[in-house]
Amino acid sequence: MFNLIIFGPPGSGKGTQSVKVAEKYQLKHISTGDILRSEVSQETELGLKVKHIMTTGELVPDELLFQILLNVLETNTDVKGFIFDGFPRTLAQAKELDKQLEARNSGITKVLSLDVPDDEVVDRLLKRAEIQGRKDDNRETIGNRLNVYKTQTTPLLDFYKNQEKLNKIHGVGGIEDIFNSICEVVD
Ligand code: B4P
Repeated sequence: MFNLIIFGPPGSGKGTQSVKVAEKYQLKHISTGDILRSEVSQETELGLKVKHIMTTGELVPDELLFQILLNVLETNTDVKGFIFDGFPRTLAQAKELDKQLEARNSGITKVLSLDVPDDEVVDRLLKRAEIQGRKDDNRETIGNRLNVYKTQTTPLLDFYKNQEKLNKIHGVGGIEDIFNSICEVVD
């Protein structure tokens, strides 16, 4: 299996690029943000638990993400590989992902980290707020999401660097240009 992780601060274009990568390389796109938002909008038990956490921009507890991961792996057994978008976000999630993939004789092939400065991501997310009205796209929550990313998620960069899987991608510019940089790494 060919498994990618796409990594980056909120608004770095993970979702945008993942859709394109999934299509080109025929990978299953897994966005934990999309999965969680769908649970919230359907008002499932899980959705009700995470609604407030997501609105404030904090991370959903690891145990709930582990359940989601197991469900994803058990229901997608005949795929060529995955592109994980917004997952893992903590060291515990990264270790669990390695463990579960290893148990299936698989592993992470490459990690793509989109580099975008703070002022650019804030601009993008405020723009998206006007179009889509996502509850967590407001100035206060965006600030907290960036903080959470820096404190809880960036340590993963070293984790994957040590595994020699980390590839940094310049994430500012046209969507196609950024996609081409990603393809160079993947190819
Ligand atoms: P996510 O849905 O993953 O949200 P995000 O990190 O804010 O990124 P998003 O995908 O929306 O933005 P993107 O970078 O694609 O998570 C939301 C919440 O769910 C979290 O805060 C957390 O509470 C919870 N959660 C999710 N996963 C979790 C996990 N593993 N553990 C714990 N909690 C979890 O940026 C897209 C925007 O940028 C778009 O508006 C797009 O049009 C624009 N854009 C993209 N490329 C561009 C470019 N080149 N130039 C200009 N604009 C561009």
